Amino acid sequence: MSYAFSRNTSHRLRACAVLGLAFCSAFVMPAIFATAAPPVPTVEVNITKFAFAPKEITIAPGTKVFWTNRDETPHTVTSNDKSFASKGLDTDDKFEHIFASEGDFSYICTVHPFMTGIVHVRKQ
Ligand SMILES: [Cu+2]
Repeated sequence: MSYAFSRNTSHRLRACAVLGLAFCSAFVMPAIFATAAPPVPTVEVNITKFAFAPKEITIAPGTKVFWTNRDETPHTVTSNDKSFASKGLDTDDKFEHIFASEGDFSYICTVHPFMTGIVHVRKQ
């Protein structure tokens, strides 16, 4: 009885060790390599006093833009070609989008359509 139990336990331990190794190679190792990758270039646009600031930016493909609502009023970041759209952003909420390919991307706040901005994506 006790022999069977300990056999069973050592089997379970071995299974644990194998699972642990599998976990390491599946999740921990890629995480270590991922942190070594170069960071994504990032540009910040503030939403303040019912305007995007800066209203116009030029970035390289692969750049991440993040918008932060600094107003007390909710705003959105909604592209005219529907390639990106935020939810309603409350104060200090952020929205981010990575621009993968070249082009000119105009956007508005759908709550206040007079608020406009544009992102030019160009190889530099
Ligand atoms: Cu707005």
